[in-house]
Amino acid sequence: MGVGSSGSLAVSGLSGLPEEVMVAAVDTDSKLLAGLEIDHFICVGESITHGLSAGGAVELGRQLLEKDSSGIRRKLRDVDLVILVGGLGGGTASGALPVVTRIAREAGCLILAVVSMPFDFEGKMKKSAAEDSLKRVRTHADAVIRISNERLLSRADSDISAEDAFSRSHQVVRDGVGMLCRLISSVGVCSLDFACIHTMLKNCDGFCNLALGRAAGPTRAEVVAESLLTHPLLGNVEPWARAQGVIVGITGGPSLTLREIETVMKKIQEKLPAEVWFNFGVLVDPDCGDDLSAMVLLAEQWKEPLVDSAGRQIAVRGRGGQAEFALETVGKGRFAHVNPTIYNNQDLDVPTYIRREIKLPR
Ligand SMILES: Nc1nc2c(ncn2[C@@H]2O[C@H](COP(=O)(O)OP(=O)(O)O)[C@@H](O)[C@H]2O)c(=O)[nH]1
Ligand SMILES: [Mg+2]
Repeated sequence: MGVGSSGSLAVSGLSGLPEEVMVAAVDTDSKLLAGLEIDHFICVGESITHGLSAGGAVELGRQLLEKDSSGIRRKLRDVDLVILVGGLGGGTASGALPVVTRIAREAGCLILAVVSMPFDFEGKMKKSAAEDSLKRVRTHADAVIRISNERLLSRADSDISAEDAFSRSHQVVRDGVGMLCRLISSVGVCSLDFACIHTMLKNCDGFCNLALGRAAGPTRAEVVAESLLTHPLLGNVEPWARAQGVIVGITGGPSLTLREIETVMKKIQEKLPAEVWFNFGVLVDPDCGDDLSAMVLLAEQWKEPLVDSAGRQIAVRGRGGQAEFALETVGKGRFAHVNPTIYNNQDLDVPTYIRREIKLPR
């Protein structure tokens, strides 16, 4: 489900998906939706903004969706896994995506959100709106894949056109989401089933990294492995060495050999710690021709303790220290306009331990 203009455009380019995958778009811009090649689309807030979009206003995007959510609720009924796609930084997706994520949670779906973060040149305001929205999305999503537009193009030529830059970001979303859908839904040589994705999304502790590779020709397996290991979205840090959960998906035509699968797997596994949770799927698809494609989902945090074959818990690096709580409500929420409860000159809305200056043990 694409949300907002960028999200809707990204999912409208998805093709060759199995029958059980529904592709839907949600936006406030009726003209944009009408131009998409998509069977399911929902224009929200039409009675208020007449289909003219949210004009970059995040709060408007949020409110339009809050007031007009029945179409989305209907679409999400009986859905097992929803992949929500949006470009954060504008008005509709930044405002509406957190609400759609919450609705998906209420509908009982497993939720993966794939969001793009704005380029630096788009300015600080868009960036902070995107960060704020991301926090809210995280509150309800099982996992979030962040596509940093800036990082994605960090190695691109400096004279890349704006159109190419945006379309590259859409292509990553399409390749990643498309491949994931095909790997889960098709009966592959070695399937990647729903239970496996469920484990990954439930345990990855909020964020997942995505890397993709595609190549043709005699050395395609080596080239694909190299593209995965050096993918710009995985940045300069060494997420491979810190990985605690990894899923690898490989797709190729009938010419795909066991040796090629082995080459990709081996090169990845050389980079991973021994005790990582690891799963993979292979899909042979005649439409791939000579192309070999691979996708990696990598989690650096794992919620459940990893256990070795004897049932002993494995010490997990980097688990100590502070974590960030993605709490949605900031301020007093619905009580913002309620008078304080004053009794004996004391504001009883202030927690007792603060009023009485009681020091809590650390
Ligand atoms: N990949 C891609 N990203 C876009 C495109 N247009 C906008 N974006 C990104 O998505 C963010 C939100 O833009 P948009 O989807 O138009 O806003 P919305 O419709 O109000 O949610 C922008 O800040 C950009 O970073 C596009 O054509 N392709
Ligand atoms: Mg828009």
